[in-house]
Amino acid sequence: MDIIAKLGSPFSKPDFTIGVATSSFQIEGDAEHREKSIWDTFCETPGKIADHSHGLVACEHVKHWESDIDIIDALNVDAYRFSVSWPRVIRQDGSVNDDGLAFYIGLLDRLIEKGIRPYVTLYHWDLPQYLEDEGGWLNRQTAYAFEKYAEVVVKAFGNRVYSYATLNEPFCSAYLGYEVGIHAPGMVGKEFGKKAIHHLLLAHGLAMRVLREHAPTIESGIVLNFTPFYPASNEEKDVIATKLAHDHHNDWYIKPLIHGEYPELIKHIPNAHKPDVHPGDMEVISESIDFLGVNYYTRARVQDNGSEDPHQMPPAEGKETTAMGWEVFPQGLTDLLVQLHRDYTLPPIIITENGLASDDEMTPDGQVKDLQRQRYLNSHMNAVADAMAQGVNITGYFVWSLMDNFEWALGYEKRFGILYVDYDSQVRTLKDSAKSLQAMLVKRKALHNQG
Ligand code: IFM
Repeated sequence: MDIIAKLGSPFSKPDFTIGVATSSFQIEGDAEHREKSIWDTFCETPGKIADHSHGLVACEHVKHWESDIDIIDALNVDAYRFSVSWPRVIRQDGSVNDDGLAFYIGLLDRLIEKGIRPYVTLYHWDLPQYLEDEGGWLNRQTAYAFEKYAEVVVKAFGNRVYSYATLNEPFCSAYLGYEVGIHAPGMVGKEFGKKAIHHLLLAHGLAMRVLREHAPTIESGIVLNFTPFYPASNEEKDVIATKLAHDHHNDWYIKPLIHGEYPELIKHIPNAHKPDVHPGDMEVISESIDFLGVNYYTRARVQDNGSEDPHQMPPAEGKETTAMGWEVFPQGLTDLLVQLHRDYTLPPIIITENGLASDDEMTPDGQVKDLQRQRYLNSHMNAVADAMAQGVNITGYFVWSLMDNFEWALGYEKRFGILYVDYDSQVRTLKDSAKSLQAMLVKRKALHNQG
C-alpha cells in the first residue's frame, strides 16, 4: 500500500516538512550518565508501569545514535524531531554536564551533515528528580530552573538547530502527572493539575524569551496535544458537557498562550483548584510563538455525568481502534485544525506527532506487515490536507514515532514505531509503513529534483 493516496497534495510540496519524532526518555537509555528523572522514580514504584519495565536501557539510542541517523537519512525525511534530557544536561549541584551536551551536539552535527533538519524539544516529561524533590511543577521555582536550563542548551547548540519547541504536551505533564497520577510523578488531586500547568506555561514563556534573545533566527514554539470532543447525543446536557471537556482539556492550554488568559471556566472552579497567577505571568506566557505544534491521535465522545469532569466514552461498538484502544478517527484531525483556526489567530501549525500503536509482529522472514499503521498515516495525512484546503496554515507533519520505544506507563508493550525494535538485540527493522513512507519520500524528492 502506498502512503499518501492524494499525491499532488500539499505533502508533496518542497516547503512542507515531513519528519519522524522521538523523545529522550523513551529511547535513550544510558541512564548511568545522567541524573535521575521523575520517570526513573515512577518506574521503580511498584504497579506504575504495566510491564514493570523502565527507561534505563530503552532503545540504547545513546549507543546506536549514528546508525539511527543513517536509518533516518535512508527514509528520506526532511526533519527529525527529538528531545533533550534535562537530567543529562544539568546536574543536581547546578553544574553543566558537558558530556551530555556533547552527545546532542554530535547528533545535531551529524543531522546537519546529512541534510536533515533538527527539531529540538527542550522538555518531553523527564523532569530531574532533584527538582521534583523540591515540589516539581507545583513549585514556581521549577519554571525559573527551566529558564536557566534552556539558556544553557540554546547557547551550547548555537545555530545548529532548525526549530525549538519548549514543551511537549504540557497537558500530560500537568493533568496526567499531577491530577490523575497515571504519569510521573504520580500525584493525584484536583488541586494540583491547574497549578502545575500554570508553572509549565510560565516555564514555556520564560524559555521563549531566552530563545528570542539567544536564538532570534531559529523558529520557536510549543507542542500541545488536543482531543477533539463530540457530544455523545444531541441532548443539550451532552452538548454542554462537551464544551466543558473542551475547556478543561484543550482550551485551558492554548488560550493562555494565544490570548494571555485562562478560559471563563476559571471563574467557576473552586478556589483551591485555581493556579497561583502572579502579576505579569500571563504576559510572559503569551509571548509570541513562531509555530504551534499539534499532536493528534484520536477523538472522544462526551456524555454528561452531572460532574464537572464529564464522562469520556470508550469508542462505540464496531469502530476501528488501535492497540491503545483509541478510535481511529481522521476526521477529528481535520475538525480540530479547522476549529483551532476558527477560534484563534495562530502562527503556522506543525503536526508534531501523529501515529498509532499496533500489535506488530515480525514474520519468520523478517517483515513487519503493519497495514493498519499505513492506513492510519495515509488517512491522517489526507485529513491534514483537507484542513489545509479549508484555509488552515500547516507547514509540516511528523510521524510518531521513528521507532518502537518506552510508552510511559504502558512500558514496551505498545509499539508506535515505523521501525520495529527487537529489545534483546536492539536491531531495528523497517516495518512496511516505514518502507511505504520511504517510497513516497523518494518519489517526492525525485519530483523536487526535476524542478
Ligand atoms: O509516546 C507518546 C509521546 O511521548 C507523547 N505523545 C503521545 C505518544 C503516544 O502516546
